[in-house]
Amino acid sequence: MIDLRSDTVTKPTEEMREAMYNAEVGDDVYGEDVTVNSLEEYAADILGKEAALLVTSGTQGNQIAVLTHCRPAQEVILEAESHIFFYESGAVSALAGVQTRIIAGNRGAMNPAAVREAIRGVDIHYPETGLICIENTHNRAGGAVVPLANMRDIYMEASAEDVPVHIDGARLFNAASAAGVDVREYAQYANTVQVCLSKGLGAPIGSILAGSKEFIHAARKWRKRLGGGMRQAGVIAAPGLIALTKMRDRLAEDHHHARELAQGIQNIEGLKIVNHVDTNIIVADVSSLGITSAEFVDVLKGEGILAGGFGPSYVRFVTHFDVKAAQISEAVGKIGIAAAKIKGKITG
Ligand code: TLP
Repeated sequence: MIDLRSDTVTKPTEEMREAMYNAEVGDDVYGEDVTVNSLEEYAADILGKEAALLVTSGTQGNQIAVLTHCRPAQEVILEAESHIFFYESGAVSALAGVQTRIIAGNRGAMNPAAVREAIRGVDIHYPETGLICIENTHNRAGGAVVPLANMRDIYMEASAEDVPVHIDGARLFNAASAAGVDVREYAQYANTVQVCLSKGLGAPIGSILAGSKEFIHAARKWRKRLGGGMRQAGVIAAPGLIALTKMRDRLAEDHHHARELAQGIQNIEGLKIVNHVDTNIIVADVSSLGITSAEFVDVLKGEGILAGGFGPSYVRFVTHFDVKAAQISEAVGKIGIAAAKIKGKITG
């Protein structure tokens, strides 16, 4: 099977497994796990923030950010197809008691003027704007890189109104790699940032939430409230450190593979690439085949390719560390066979 469902499916490398085995550990709830402490210090440094916190997942990092920034009944401004709005099971409402205000973006980027307009003024009828979230890269926009200038302009609007900004940077290192921008450059335009260790970087578990010392102190308490205070978490932090020190530089390879895969898919009759492939995500429209995305995903599985449905007629393919160059051409061939089989079936 060639698994292109997500970059979350990568397995830890031998080096990561060894590091897990040998990790020096302690009780992290007491702040005594030296491996966790090193990971948090290193992550804060590369993100240009004062402090960082190891959390269980990207979702937990985003949720802790919202919980720490906001009070119940406030409003959070989000891009209309952002992960926090689209894929986190309504958690911001369930946990933080906030309401969402969504703005449709252009390739994942919200218009700064629209964000400014959405920030609430003082009025007895209005909720207060508690937070603005930016997602980079933007998953549902097909791994689009949100431009640095767009982030700067939103941050300036937000700062003028004293509203904090959070980056859902599950794939911020992909953005940094594709745009040739240091990740700190992005992080400077937000009060807090969440980055995933377990996507393109290949660690088995974990995300980092970074911000000011004061913010991370409060976030640590929210993590505990959510049951995310882990004990000998050094076994998770050790591969996380390898992810941050050794796996960032190779993301360009995934992007190269994604462009190759997209080119191959583009030549298959009945399939159409609908995103500009900035990073490691490819979105293909399968509607010309006269079937749904779920049906196509099933046929692909029969050919040894795993992909994900992305709405009724779109299918998502994600390249990652565990898909090597030879498998890209193999995947193109198999996707072609799947499409040809369907076309054969339809024309009789
Ligand atoms: N995205 C997953 C699925 O949840 C859709 C994927 O396969 O792409 N922010 C962004 C932008 C994400 O893409 C994801 C995961 C998360 C947050 C949540 O991370 P986890 O899965 O660690 O909770």
